Amino acid sequence: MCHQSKIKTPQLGPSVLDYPTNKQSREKLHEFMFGRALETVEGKTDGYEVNLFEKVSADLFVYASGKMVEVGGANFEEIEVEPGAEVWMRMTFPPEMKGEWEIGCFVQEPNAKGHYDQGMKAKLIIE
Ligand SMILES: [Cu+2]
Repeated sequence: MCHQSKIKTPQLGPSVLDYPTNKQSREKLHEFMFGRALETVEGKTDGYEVNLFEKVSADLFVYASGKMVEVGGANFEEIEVEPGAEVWMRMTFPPEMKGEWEIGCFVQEPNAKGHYDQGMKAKLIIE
């Protein structure tokens, strides 16, 4: 998975992001968290102290078995996406959300670095 290739800079006002997506991966589940200020639990990076979608709600478009499922007005902390699956998001960022955020995957696997520490993260700048 390469988050960088999927990033678009969202604007204030209605935005549609074509991620989280896990279309490229054939075997691994990934999760997407959006926030600021890394949180560490027992020495492992485990998410963000500030969650972007705590105050901003999004409409999620989930493609399951080839059919679309819409979840309107969702506040969430993470989205887990199985290999081959796709989720689109539509939201409106208010001016106070302007600035630099991050997208990260915090999946842990036995006997390996967590996905975040393997580099599954990307800057998300709201302009
Ligand atoms: Cu991952």
